[in-house]
Amino acid sequence: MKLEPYFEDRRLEPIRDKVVRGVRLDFDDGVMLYRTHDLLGLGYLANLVRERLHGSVTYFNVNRHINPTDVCVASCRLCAFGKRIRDPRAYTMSLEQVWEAAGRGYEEAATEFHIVGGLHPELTLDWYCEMLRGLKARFPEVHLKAFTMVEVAYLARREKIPVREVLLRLREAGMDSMPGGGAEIFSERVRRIICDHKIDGEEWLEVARTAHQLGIRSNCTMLYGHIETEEDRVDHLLRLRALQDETGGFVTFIPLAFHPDNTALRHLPKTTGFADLKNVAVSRLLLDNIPHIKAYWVMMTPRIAQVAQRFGADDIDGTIVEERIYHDAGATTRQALRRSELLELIRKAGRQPVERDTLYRPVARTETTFTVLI
Ligand code: V47
Repeated sequence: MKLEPYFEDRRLEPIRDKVVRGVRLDFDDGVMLYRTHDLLGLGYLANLVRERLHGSVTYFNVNRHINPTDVCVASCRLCAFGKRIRDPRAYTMSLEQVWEAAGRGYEEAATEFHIVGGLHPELTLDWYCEMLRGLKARFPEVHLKAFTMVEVAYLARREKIPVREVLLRLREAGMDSMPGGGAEIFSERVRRIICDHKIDGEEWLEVARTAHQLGIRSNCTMLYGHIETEEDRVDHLLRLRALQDETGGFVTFIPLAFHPDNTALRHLPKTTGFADLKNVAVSRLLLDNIPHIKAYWVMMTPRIAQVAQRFGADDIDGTIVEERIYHDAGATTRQALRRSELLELIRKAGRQPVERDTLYRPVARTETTFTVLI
């Protein structure tokens, strides 16, 4: 006998029918999913889709974050990382320091460097290209996932050249793909309050479109848990979904919980575990064309990221080694997890760990080296 799940919230039943038949969910379905308190019903549906796509596999990678500078002209209210250039706490690494930092913690042989920083008013495109070339020369086998859409748009403005040109130059210097940050929430009303000096949502999507048209894959994100409404979140997800229909360039979606400490929005409450799991599940259900949903352990804690593997997520991110953006904003999680700890977390959730490279090709390892399979 097959047991049918019991939905505490009966409004989930028509959505269950759509999910079972593979019918795309619409705006109203998304808002309903955000409004329900039936987290188990919602998680059941998201897990159904997750297992249809990835079976019992949970992906992770061995990566290292590098933030070359925290100097930023944008002064977003949401951010505790960016500093003004004259701020005595601000830092900017030299090229040698970037290359040296990349090698620290390398004993686990990272397959990816995740490189993002502030919008520095003096660092040039040439400087960033040299940084990439130096990394490729020293770590030729490591994938460089670098620069958000926001950083690329800023470089284009500063250098007075088209975004396409910036992307081509960065790729030529060694950029392999792009991370998903800076998307925040596309609603203009909300952006005016949380990140008023940043490019708008349409520009973010346009930079992503250009990157994808050039064959550069990227991730995408959504920042939730500040002043946005459920409608703003659904609108954001559907705009990402529409671009993905067009380009197919997004690899992974990462829902990012707002951390208020040390930001201009520090009066706002932190998100809850309930909200974090709900965002994972709703994004899995709405983003039917984005292959992976990442539960970023630094942001949601390893404990919640582990549970999220049963609520729609199929990825938990990586070893990271050094993290600044969330820790400047009050994150109390560790800076790094070892490969063995990630394996343990995944196995104890009853999932099968698969180490991946940035583009989700499986990685085989000896003690200190790795091979990307296929
Ligand atoms: O762009 C900044 C957000 C992003 C805060 O692509 C904040 O694989 C919460 O994009 N509270 C950086 N969020 C992180 C990011 C990311 C992380 C992991 C993996 C990938 C990937 C991308 O964090 C920023 C911004 O959207 N952010 N400040 C804050 N106070």
